[in-house]
Amino acid sequence: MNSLDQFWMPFTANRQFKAAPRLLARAKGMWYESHDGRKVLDGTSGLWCVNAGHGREEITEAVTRQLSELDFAPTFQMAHPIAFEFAEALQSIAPGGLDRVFFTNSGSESVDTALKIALAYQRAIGQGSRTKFIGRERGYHGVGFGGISVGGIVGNRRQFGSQLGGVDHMRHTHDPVRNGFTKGQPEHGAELADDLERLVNLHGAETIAAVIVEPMAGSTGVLLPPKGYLDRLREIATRHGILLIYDEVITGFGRLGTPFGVEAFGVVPDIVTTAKGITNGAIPMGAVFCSRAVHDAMMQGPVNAIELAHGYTYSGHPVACAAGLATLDIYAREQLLTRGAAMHAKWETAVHGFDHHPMVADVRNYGLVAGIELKPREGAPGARAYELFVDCFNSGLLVRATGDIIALSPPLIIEDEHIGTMMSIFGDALDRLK
Ligand code: PXG
Repeated sequence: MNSLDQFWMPFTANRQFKAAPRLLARAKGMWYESHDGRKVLDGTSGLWCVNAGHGREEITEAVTRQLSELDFAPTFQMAHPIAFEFAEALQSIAPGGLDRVFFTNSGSESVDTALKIALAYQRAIGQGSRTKFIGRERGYHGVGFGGISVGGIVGNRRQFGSQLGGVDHMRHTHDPVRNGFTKGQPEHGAELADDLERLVNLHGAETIAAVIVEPMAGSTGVLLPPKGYLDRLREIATRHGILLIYDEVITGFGRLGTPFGVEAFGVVPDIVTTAKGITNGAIPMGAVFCSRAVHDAMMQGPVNAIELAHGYTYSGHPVACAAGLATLDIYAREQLLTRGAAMHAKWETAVHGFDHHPMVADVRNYGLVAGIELKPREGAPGARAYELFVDCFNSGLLVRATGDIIALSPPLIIEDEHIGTMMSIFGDALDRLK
């Protein structure tokens, strides 16, 4: 590698990065190794995806085998056995029994797919006037035009506009004044779900197809749902014939100590979007889980008609399915999808060790995820978290910074010793903050 110029990096300050690059060259288990041979503890599961840890031989073998057996075959009016096999295997952990699976290649595609399924479903049941979507402030639903429109991140839309017409947003639930330093779900804020009722009154239920939320907002800073909030959202959506979509791209596959957010918070939506952990990040893939009601409503009409005019060349890609099957095996064998619950107490105690640090404004946690919110530096929002992220990397720990919040989401194979190392590097870097 002689030049960094050609690769236009995603969501990166390209010029700043290329002036002082941070390169990860190898990975095994809980550890990355940097380009210059330093060990870096993975505090972020890559980008919330390597839930079973790095370099899993079983996945390597399954992918290698699949590549030589069947590298690619179409799934449009054709198919191959392993796509069915993987969908069937997913049934055993399907969130809330939503066991009809549409394959995609990423979280963004899963979101677009879910929104399109919602529109098609409403048409199929004679509710074609339902074309609007409701999202939420501080929601992240990927980067497709649908996803940025229902998403609630101003910065992700500013350059492009919100191109999807007929979208409105509920308020976010982040309330550090009432819910500061909460362990688990916050006490206050269930009433914010009534925003959906207000939007129904404003627009008319007959215009709204679906509401989409992350059960826990990950990338905007680990925002947990207040107690009772999701139940209320479910009740309002059902009462008004609005589909409830959970975006579980981050919360899916064990992050919260349960297989999905559906089980963590006990509220079942109609559609669940996933990606990331479905293949342990090794091969790009996503999946949209739909209820039988949604799926079956679409399986009407002439049998020779294509029921959903949607799909990707790589929907159900054989190599991704092989990676996914091997990943599910690991999750089951090592009980990783519930390991976050087993490790929860130690994790919680460790991260709340920073509650009284002078630079810390809030700490929150659930399963194997934590958000540590810093006090912003006067006139320079986000600067402290970025500096902390760089300092941690230089000291051997990968964390993720968003605004002034640090998100920690380690691989679910984490042991006590890693928690210790993580907190010690993080604490030292915190102490160096100015
Ligand atoms: N929905 C949610 C809830 C996500 O978190 C996506 C959709 C989009 O997935 P793809 O595979 O298209 O990127 C995501 C992605 C971060 C971070 O720093 C989070 C994501 C991606 C990159 C960075 O928190 N989540």
